[in-house]
This record gives sequence, C-alpha cells and structure tokens, in this order.
Amino acid sequence: MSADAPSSSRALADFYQTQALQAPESLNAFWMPFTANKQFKAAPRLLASASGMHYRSVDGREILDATAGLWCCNAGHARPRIVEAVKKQIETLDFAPNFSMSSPLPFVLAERLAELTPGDLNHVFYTNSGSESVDTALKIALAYHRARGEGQRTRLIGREKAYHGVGFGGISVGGLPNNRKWFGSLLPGVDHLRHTLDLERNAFSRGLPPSGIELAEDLERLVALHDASTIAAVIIEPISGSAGVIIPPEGYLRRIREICDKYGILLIFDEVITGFGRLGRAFGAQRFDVTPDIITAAKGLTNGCVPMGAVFVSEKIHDAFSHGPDNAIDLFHGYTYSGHPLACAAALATLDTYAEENLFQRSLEMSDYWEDAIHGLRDLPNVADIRNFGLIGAIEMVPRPGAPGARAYDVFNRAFHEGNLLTRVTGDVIALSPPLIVERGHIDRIFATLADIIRTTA
Ligand code: PXG
Repeated sequence: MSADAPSSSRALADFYQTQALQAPESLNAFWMPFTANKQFKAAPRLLASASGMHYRSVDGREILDATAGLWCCNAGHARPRIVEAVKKQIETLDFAPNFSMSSPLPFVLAERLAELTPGDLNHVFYTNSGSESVDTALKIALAYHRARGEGQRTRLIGREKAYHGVGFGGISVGGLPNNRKWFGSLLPGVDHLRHTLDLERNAFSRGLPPSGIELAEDLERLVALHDASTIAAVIIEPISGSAGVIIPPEGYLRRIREICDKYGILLIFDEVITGFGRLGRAFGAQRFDVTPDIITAAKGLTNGCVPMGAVFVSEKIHDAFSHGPDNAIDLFHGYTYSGHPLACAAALATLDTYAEENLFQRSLEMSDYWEDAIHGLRDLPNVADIRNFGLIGAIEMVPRPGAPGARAYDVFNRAFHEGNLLTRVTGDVIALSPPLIVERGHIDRIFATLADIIRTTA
C-alpha cells in the first residue's frame, strides 16, 4: 500500500476508486504489452469506466466500444448478473486449490460448457488465458498420441499469419514474424500451412471469400514431406483476428478436417476470438459445421471480466488418458488458477446472460446489417479491402509508402480522440468486433465516424 493511503476501509475504497478514475501521475513503470510505449506515453488513451456499449475515458468522454474491449466483452460491459456473481463469489470463496482438491463451481461450469460445445467435446480443462489454452491444447495433442502408443507423432502444424497467443508453443505454431523472430529457436518440429489471404482474388468479398479452397491441399504437401506418422495436430483459427481478420475461403475448413481424418491427425480450432457468439453460434465450429477434436477458448468465456481460458476435448481424447490405475494422475499439467472460483462465477453468469438475452442468435441476426454497413465504406480513399463475417469486420488500408501501418494507426487514434470510438488496429487493418448487444444505431455511428475519419486521413 502506498504511504498516503488512508486506513479506514471506507476511505480506502474511495482512495482506490479515485486512483482508478483519474490519469495517473506517472506512466513510467508499467511496461505495456504489445504497445509502442513511447508513442502511447506521449499521448495516452486511458479508459476509466465502462457500461453496456460504452467506455468512459479519464477525460470524461463517452467512447463507443466497437471492439468488445479486446474481442472479449461479448455481452457488453458491467452486466449486472456478472457483476453481482463476482461480488458474491469473492466474499464467499476467494480461492480454492484444484490440484487433488476442488470446489463446486468448476464442475457446475464444465457441465454447462459441455452443453454448448459441438460434437462430443464434453471435457473441459481450465486455463487463465488464450495463450495458456493453446499451449495446453498442443500438450494434450502430443500426450494423447503418446498415451495410445503413437509417441512418434510429435510434429505440430500451424499456419502463416496465425496468432495463437504468446507462449512458446503458441508463437511456434503461430505465423507472425514479429512475434517469433525475437525469441530464439522456438519449438522444434513445427511446420506451417500457407495462409489464405488473397486480395487479388477475394478483395471486398461479403462473408466467406469464394476462392481458395485449394489452399487446404497444402496440408497434403506437408503430409507428403513429413509423413503423417510424425504429425500430431494441426491448429487453425477458424477466423484469424490478430493477423488482420482473415476469413476462411468457402469449404476450406471442411477440407482441412477431411485431410486430418484421412491421416489420423488431430484438428485443433483456436476459438479464442470466435467462441461465445462472435460468429452467430456458440463456436465457429458450429457456424462452419466442422467439428474439431479440440477447441481452445478464453476471452468471451467470462465476458472478459476475470481472466479465464478453457480447452475442450473430445471423448476419444479424454478417454485415452483414463486407462491407468485409479491413483495415477491423468495429465501432468495444470495452473494454480485453473478453475478459479471468481472466474467460474463470472463465466456462469456470463453464460446465463448470453442465454437470457439470446445473444448468439442476436449476433447472427445483426450480421447482415453489419455487412451492409461496413461494405458501404468500400469507395473511400485508401481502402484496399473490406472483410466481414458474423460480428467481425476489417477495413484494410493502403499503406503509406515506406510507412506500413501508419495510416491505419492514424485512423484508429483519430477515431478515439475525435470520434469517441474505440477500434483496433493491427498492421494496415482496422479490426472491429463490437459487443453482441450492438444496436443498428451503434452500427450506423461506427461506420459514419469511420467514414469521416478515413475520408480526412491522408
Ligand atoms: N489465440 C487466438 C486466436 C487469439 O486471438 C490468443 C490465442 C491469446 O489469448 P491471450 O488471452 O493469451 O491474449 C488470442 C488473443 C487483436 C488481439 O487485436 C487479439 C488477441 C489478443 C490481443 C489483441 O486482434 N487475441
């Protein structure tokens, strides 16, 4: 506690609240993640509070949230059920270990989640983030093959331009050069499929791009090169977000599934951003009608308010670990906070909010309006492509010569300061993923603001 903090509990609560609402005296000590720290600290963008579709900035402006925080607050902000559930839980059971001990909520939540997952992905392993979910899924895939006597299947296949978080497993199967090149030799025995972004053939597609199913055959190339007997799993984002929103070509995911089945390769869908209604169903797997063997999730699981991730596995995978004696540990893996009571309470109240307000269906129904609205920007200056699916949208800007990303960054920064609008920028792409409670009026405002700003950004 800092030296000037008061000692009575009421005054203390006010003290922290005041600190939370105003600009801090120094920005120096916090080393911000994935941020140009010098640029940010010279002109900070600080959010102090949030409710529903809006943030409030420290300078008192109401900011429309077109990104659900960071793809996570799918039900909107500070939803009453979730707030109450978390408050109650912290007063009741703040922490309970889950290694050879537990508490009721992780079990209750797991049963609820198993009702939402596709196929027989009925078993849940808890993590605290998308990155941990990815590393967990990769480890489960390797251990699964070993448990069934195919321990030589050690190779993991990712994709160019993929983002699977920042663990060593995730950056190894990931395909973003900046996230890899700084960090040494990464995991051995990883290879990558080609990415599917193709502006020449698919620019301004509405929904799924028509061309590119043949890129799934790239998996056959890797099988021919390495032999299927060495390959444990393929990991794919149904829609990649961080790489600038890449939508799969029609039929692509199904073809990948077929090839995995042909060779006994596990298919992992990384649904950290596509889970929990973003694409109009609980999971992208259901929207695309392609069932993977493992799903990774996080973000929307707790509506972003308490860190939590999850890995869903099929019966076959779960069963492969259950042949030992009763006193044998199934899986030598887990986190101190796997199944944390606060996260479980938040997740249960989040699932109830999604169900009560029918938000997955709502997201599906709103997506046509969303699509029409975003494609209304196609003739603006410097717009290279517009992509959309579900309640995801991307506007790719033509980069300024010699300054990749600078124009899109200016649009994002001006949208925040001048347009009171929170968007997300990644490279030359403005990415949009509003809370699923978004109304038509919000959508109109998002694209009117962006149109103005794009028109006036050189
Ligand atoms: N997998 C996928 C597909 C993701 O999108 C992660 C794993 C990692 O999750 P954690 O919880 O460890 O961050 C993600 C995260 C963006 C953006 O702007 C996307 C993510 C994170 C931060 C920014 O697109 N996705």
